[in-house]
Amino acid sequence: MFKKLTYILLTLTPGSVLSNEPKDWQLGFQKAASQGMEDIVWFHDYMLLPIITAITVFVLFLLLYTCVRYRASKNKVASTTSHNTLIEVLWTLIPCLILIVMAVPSFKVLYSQDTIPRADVTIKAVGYQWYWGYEYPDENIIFDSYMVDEKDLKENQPRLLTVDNEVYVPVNKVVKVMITANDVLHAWALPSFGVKRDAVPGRINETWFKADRTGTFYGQCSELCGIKHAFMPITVNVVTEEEYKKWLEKAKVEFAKKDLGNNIKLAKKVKEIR
Ligand SMILES: [Cu+2]
Repeated sequence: MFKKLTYILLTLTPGSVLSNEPKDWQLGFQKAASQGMEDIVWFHDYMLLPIITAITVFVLFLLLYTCVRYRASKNKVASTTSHNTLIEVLWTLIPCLILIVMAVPSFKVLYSQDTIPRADVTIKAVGYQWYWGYEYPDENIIFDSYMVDEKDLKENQPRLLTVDNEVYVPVNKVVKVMITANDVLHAWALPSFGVKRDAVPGRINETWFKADRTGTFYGQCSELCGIKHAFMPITVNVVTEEEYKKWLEKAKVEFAKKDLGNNIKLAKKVKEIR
């Protein structure tokens, strides 16, 4: 019980969940690991939450006040008033103003996600039923990433979130993610980076993030894509530049894309034919 209470108290405080994965009894967001997510958390904590709270409290007050003030025993003859121009103007204008006030920071966050800065690392994520495939187009790396079964988990590996081949990215670098799918709709989502994009067969969606701390971050497919939708997690390791280079060296051997040579030959042939 005490544990549950601590979790609830912890999660009620914004940004206090110091983890890169979902926790039991979590209510709030995971701790942000990119400026994009910081902006989203700010928008939620200091804009949406106060407005929602104020409106809810105000409506509750109106309801209670009306119930007490106009109860049948104290108000035997009901009023026949049906219109009040001032109030009607106010209840149209005030919600409009609230929406406008909310729209300004909301658009700012949206556009910052939409404009992709010059990328240091580019990754292509392909959704399959039911796993993710990754490519590092500039590095000639390609691999699949399957969820690790519960019985095969090692210590400290979270259930339903651990994968066999993890994505590696360097810290404090702009990572562009190109997202597509090979069969049905999927969505590549990583809460700590504030990233979520649909993976659509036949087209490429783009998003980006710049992780500001190292660690292992977890996400999940976020578009209902079939029976094993819940079993295609996303694991991203944010590492230092040196560690990333080391991983690249290893991955270039282990996950080398075999058909690159063929592609080049094919391109040459096409040129020759022309
Ligand atoms: Cu999926």
